Amino acid sequence: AAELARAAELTAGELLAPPAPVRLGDVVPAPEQVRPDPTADFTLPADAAVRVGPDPDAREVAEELAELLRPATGYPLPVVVETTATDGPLVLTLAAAMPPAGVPRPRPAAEDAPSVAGAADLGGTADVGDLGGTAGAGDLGGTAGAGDLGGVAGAAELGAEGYRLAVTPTGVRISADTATGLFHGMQTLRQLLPAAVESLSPVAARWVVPGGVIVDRPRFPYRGAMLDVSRHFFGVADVLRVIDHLARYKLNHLHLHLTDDQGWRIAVDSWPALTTVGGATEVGGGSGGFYTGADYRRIVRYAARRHVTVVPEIDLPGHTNAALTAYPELAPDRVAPPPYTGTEVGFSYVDPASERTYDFVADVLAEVAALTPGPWLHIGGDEAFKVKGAAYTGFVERTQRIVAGTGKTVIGWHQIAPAGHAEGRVLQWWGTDGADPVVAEAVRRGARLILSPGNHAYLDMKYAPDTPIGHDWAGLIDVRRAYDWDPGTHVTGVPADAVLGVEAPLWTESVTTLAEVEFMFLPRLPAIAELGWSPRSAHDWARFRERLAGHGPRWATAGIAFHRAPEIPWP
Ligand code: TNX
Repeated sequence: AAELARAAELTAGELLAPPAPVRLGDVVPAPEQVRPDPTADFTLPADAAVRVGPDPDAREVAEELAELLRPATGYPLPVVVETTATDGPLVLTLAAAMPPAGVPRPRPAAEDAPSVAGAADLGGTADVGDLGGTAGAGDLGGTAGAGDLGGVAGAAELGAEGYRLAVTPTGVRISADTATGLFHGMQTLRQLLPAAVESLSPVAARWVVPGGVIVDRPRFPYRGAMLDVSRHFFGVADVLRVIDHLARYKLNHLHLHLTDDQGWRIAVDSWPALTTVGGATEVGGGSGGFYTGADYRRIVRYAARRHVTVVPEIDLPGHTNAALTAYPELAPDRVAPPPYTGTEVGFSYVDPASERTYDFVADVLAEVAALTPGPWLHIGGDEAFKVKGAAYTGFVERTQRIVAGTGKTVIGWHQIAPAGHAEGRVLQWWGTDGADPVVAEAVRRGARLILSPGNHAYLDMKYAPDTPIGHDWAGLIDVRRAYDWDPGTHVTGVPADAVLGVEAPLWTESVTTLAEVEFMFLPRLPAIAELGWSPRSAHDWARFRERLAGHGPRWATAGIAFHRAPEIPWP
């Protein structure tokens, strides 16, 4: 408890050791390719502008970059929109056009073993300046020297989220095929500036960026975190701040666990008592809360501007006590249960044999789908211990069809594996033993996986026996345990190309405040983010802990709580 209190109170001064120069490889998650050029460091001048082309999404990234840099630098940093690319201290460039149809795109370098090997050799080491022997380093970027800001080597290969960041003595240029790529490049630039850039008031510092070139893109398309807002409710402001934490580490999905036994948190116009009755409780007896449609839209908009997709979860057919208190007609005995504020699971369910239940499911999912621009709807499916066999699979199959009817793609916890395949469906695997033949079989039938192994990625697990909050049913998860596993090989019989990505869930039975959310997230969330983003060849615990250490002063400066994990050499 003392550590938690301290984590919430840490000030910048307590952690800010004399700033060590940031090295080009000191980025989390580790970039695919890093080519430092120690002769090409850049210092941001006070009269710098952010230059960007006319694309509205790219302009938004430029505005974000300016907003990010203004508080600490105190510089005006106007955003200048230009139709032709120029040079300057800060330039964001969107690749003009995709290759015309029929022109084969170059094979992505991530599939080339030598490139990947090169990335591993280059990740965050002190001797990254020596590129002579690394065959891979030249494969993607070899035609553009570090000093060549205009080089487009690799530009056609950056894909939906990749970027190229080049630092020369005259400026920083970020280029990408998409605004999302520019946004990720901006987060890399943020980490390359001194930690004081996180200050909300002006700091007298030299804003030096290490010279060289980074070419980067993700290993997996889905990288996320989950916040359980049902067991304890978290208001809009807390959720927006969590989105900021995701964006820092290039996580692109926020899964909101919106419903459970202890509270229903999303307003549904056609079933209003879900929130007026079902939203008024939480674990421990607090008064709960819920999001109105307007609240939820605000979260979705804020996330979109940070290139984060919101994934709403309506947990069915179990974990539904809050819904049953509001609508007893859904209960198997048609009797309203008392509100539930404990932490047991598996006792509640909507009646899978009643047509009224499917009216409810269809109405709720249609409204949630209409609020959700992203492609996913998560239907839960976990721990419905009292709905067995064909009753369970029949319910899931019918609910999968309802989701398809909304135009969304279904995600469910891996308990839905035995149900029939639905086009595109995704299983979120939270097992603790990678030998899972039922899930492997569902993958053979076409399912893809999001990996959230309980004993590596569950951020509600304690770090150590003395962690003041959290569970330990899946074991203790220190930073190394969060980091040391491979999503590409974790589940036996599931090939890497069936893995959509990774997600770190935070269940909140014992988590009650934003500071506690941050304490459980940090520093483990960046570990999961690196597994989702970085090439496997860059996986290296010794280097990761060193790169991560530099983030302590950043969080402290930004007023973000975190656990001072003893495994990390904090400055
Ligand atoms: C299992 S993981 C649950 C949740 C609990 C969690 C606590 C999953 C899909 N279900 O209902 O909150 O354990 O760690």
